[in-house]
Amino acid sequence: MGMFCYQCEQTAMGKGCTVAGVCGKQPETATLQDLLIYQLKGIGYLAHEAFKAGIRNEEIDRFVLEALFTTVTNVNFDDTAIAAIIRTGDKLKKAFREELAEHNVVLDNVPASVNFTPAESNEALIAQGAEHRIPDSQKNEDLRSLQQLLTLGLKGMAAYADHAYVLGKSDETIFAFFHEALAALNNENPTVDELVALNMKCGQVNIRTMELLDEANTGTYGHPEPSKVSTAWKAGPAIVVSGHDLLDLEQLLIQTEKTGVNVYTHGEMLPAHGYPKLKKYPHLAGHFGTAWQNQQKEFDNVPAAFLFTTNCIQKPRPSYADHVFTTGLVAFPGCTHVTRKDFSAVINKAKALGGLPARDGITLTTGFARNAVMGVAGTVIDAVKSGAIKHFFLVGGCDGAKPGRNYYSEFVEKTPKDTVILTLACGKFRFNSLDLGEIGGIPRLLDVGQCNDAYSAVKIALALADAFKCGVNDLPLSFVLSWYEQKAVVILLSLLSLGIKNIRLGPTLPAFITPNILKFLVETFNIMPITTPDQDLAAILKK
Ligand code: SF4
Ligand code: SF3
Repeated sequence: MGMFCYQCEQTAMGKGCTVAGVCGKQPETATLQDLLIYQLKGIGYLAHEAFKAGIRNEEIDRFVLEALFTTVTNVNFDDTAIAAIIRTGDKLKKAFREELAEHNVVLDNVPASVNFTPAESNEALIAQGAEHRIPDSQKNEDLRSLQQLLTLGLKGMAAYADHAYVLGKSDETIFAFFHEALAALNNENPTVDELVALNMKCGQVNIRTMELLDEANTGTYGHPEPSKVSTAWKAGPAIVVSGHDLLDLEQLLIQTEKTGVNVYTHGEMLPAHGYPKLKKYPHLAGHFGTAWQNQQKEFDNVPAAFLFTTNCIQKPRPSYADHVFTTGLVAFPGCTHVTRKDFSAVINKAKALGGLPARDGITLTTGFARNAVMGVAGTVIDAVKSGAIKHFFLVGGCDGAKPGRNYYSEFVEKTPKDTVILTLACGKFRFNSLDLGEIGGIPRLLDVGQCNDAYSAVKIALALADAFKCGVNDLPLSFVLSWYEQKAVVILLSLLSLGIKNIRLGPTLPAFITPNILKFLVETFNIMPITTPDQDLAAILKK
């Protein structure tokens, strides 16, 4: 039946997945996701008109966040779940239209997406989705490129906004922008300038979103502290929790207290060990495995229950499929879905599996978020002034399966001893077991946190610029980023919206960026693809 998706870095042939997703996404699922995005443009249009009339509908706001987050790579592979979201969206939209009519909001010449009604059967729904595939959505390739950049930026921002929302933090201006941008995506004849402006605004609004998420995380769990984390196994029943959702982790820790079940973090959950109100739980036993793309190998035949709170889930192998649980927006056909209110099924499964045997491990460090780094700002500034620290690198972003990603571990290994590396997100698993030593008591490798903590890294960069009375681009600081999914896309937009130049991006450039749009990005921001670690290090350090 075919599909078209090019939203992530592993897209087929670097062009687009057209038969099935390299991630495992089936054509039906991809097509339903296309339909959901189409529906969201209609809902966004209504919500944007409502905002202009001073009307806000929290159910609609929340739906937009969750629906966008659902379509992020490696979140939801379940057709039935996505079809159900589309039907919920339709009910909400109809009620919302009635609400707007009661408030005399005039809706003239609405775009077709506003009048979309889902078909009865899921098969017919998929047929509807096939009419809204990306290549057909806009004939002009450069406009399509910018429209997709915006759509993917919204998906990434929705993930961050949702994490903040579940911890009680939201901001009306953020919702207003989601609706404004979705409404604008209905325009079949936009200008390049309009779309560039919307993408830059998306980056700016995402900074506010990430600030809110930072407030939510640090307000709820305290400021992360430098922490050592063991990868050893303790003998006994175990739950391995993956994804980014700290509230899910906390609820799991509460519900497993005094049950004899140990909880291990996986992937992007590693930085949870830095938060005072999470690390206080004695049964938060350590960290399991490395980044998401290794899960099928690392989970194989392991007698633990696995809980996925957000991306990145992969198709489980038969050896552990019946002990994989999903929660929140994550769904995979055949895996049991649970809610954070009741993790008893996960806990019972961990017990029934008999438990992990004891096993040695290594020690990782995390918790160097903005508060911890700024706490030693004086030492860092003195070290820069004395020449003990010559350069900072932010080597961060997503991991993935491509062999070219060895670049990042080699790059970090080759950085001179008088340089400091800040890192964040799951790409760090390529090098966070390396002992890079210290400079005057400051570790050379500082784990700022998850991709969700990019705000922390931005604050550190701005604080350095402030201390040295210069702009971020004038600092001895270089950004060497790896991308995979749409959260990385919106972080890139945020960095660009801050005027940050000379970013190196890899392992490959996005398929949705056309040569003309790339030319614009290069001319405006001097963004560049990674080459080789030696060549890039030489180019950076000769400056
Ligand atoms: Fe392909 Fe990535 Fe889309 Fe999956 S998310 S279908 S791998 S482009
Ligand atoms: Fe990783 Fe999926 Fe992007 Fe949070 S867990 S950074 S890829």
